[in-house]
Amino acid sequence: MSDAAPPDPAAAKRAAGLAAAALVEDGMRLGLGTGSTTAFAIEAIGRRVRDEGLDVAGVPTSYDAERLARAHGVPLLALADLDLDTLPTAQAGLDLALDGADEVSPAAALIKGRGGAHVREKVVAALAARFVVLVDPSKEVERLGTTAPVPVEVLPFAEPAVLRALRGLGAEPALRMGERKDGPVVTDQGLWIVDARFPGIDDPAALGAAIGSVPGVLGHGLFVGMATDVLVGEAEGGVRHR
Ligand code: ABF
Repeated sequence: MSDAAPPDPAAAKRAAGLAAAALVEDGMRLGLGTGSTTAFAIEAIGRRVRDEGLDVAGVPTSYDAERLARAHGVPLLALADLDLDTLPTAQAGLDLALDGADEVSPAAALIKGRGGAHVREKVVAALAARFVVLVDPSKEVERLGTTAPVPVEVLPFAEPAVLRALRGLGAEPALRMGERKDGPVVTDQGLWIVDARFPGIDDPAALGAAIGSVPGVLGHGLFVGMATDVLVGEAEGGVRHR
């Protein structure tokens, strides 16, 4: 039996976060993701703002990301500050969005939303010229659905109908409950989350389109064809760039 210590996910997440922060350039408009890996990036960007006078601002994808950015001195932007109505539709509103993921496939399709922020995360990622995903190696899977359910944000009124539709798509769906199990988790939008566990997902784009068309669904955590880069942090401090 080996007595080597198990890989440290925090060290791997930190390595990915620091590598992401190093991609940020002066003047960039950023998307600031949610979760513990991106938190390392936000903290490091804050250090660069303080130490190098880096001039950036970011749109937070959740109240958590907003609070973290404030705490580390990263200036904030709202979507309304991007002047999207004056930009050509082909021009990105953000230079670089940074965010974590729950699973990454070999083709860089993602499951996101364990933190419940996937709807805002998708809005922000879709506005970015470059969407960089930060993970530790435990998030890499051969097939989506292997370890994580697909989070689906639903209108509370529609929850029973959405559960039934998700069963029809082959899922075992469950309403996400709060830690004390005394009520559902409520998102930043005031809605609920259903976690839909699939026995492996062969066509994430088709499944995403099917889930997205169920009435009462605000959005889901399948991100297909969106990630431009994946940074996989390693416990020893290295980073693989996919
Ligand atoms: C957000 O936070 C997600 O969409 C994903 O669910 C989660 C990843 O968290 P962590 O980086 O803490 O593993 O990025």
